[in-house]
Amino acid sequence: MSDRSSRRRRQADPYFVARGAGGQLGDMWGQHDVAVVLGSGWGEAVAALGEVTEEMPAATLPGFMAPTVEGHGGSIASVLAGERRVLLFRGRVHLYEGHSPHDVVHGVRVAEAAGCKSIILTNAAGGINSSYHPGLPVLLTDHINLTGLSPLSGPAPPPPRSVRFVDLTEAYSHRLRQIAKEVDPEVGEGVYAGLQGPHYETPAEIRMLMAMGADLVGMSTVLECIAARHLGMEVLGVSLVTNVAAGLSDDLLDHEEVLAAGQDAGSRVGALLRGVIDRL
Ligand code: 8IG
Repeated sequence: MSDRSSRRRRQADPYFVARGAGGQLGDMWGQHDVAVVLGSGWGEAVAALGEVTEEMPAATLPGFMAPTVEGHGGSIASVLAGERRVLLFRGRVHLYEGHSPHDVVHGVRVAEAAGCKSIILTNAAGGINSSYHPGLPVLLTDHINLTGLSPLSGPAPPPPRSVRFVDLTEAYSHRLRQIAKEVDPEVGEGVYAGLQGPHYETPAEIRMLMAMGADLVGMSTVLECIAARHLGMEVLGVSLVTNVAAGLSDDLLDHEEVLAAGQDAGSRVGALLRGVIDRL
């Protein structure tokens, strides 16, 4: 292969782009210990996390898209939380914006390339489990990927991660969950069903998800978790329940409700994140 065509191929390879962006990030801000991806409604948690020492639009780095949904910031920050250096992604991109699985998990791959050995994936979700209430943080014990997609399809990953048949037996770290429960013993635990959206479910679909064993439903996280496990990162998943899933209460669903629940729970979930990071 000519130099030019091999270069073109590498530039199109999502793993290569992520490695480049992670290297660039390391050159700018140094190495980080843990990454945090903030979902919608989690913005208020930043204040409790630590001191934001750097921040830039995500699109400054190669491979990042501009997010489109209001309430999703689209920036990358460096946060000093006690002794730990946290790489903070404020806002993420979703499949429902028309992005590919590789685009959706780009931040995860960049975080790994920037030195992060663990990642905390947060989101806002609908509650299916009847013991949940809006404002409750729930630790993900497992997920059901109903997107029909994988971030590991497409080009073969480069060494040392060329095996793409990743084991997901313990997708969400038992150790990190134990730590989170020490910090906040009142958090819930449950299985997250990840769908493409952007429409919410019908009541019949929620009954199906319930029968499948899902406790939560949302439109993110599952592909990011798979990509992180592929890279050997330890994953903590936390949902903030912001609405009761369709057909399980008298209310209809709206996006404002999601943002309001986040406002109210901000300091609690912020303290949870900081507590986990301190004990990593
Ligand atoms: I917040 O009820 C939030 N995100 N699919 N269903 C789905 N995603 C959600 C929901 C919900 N609530």
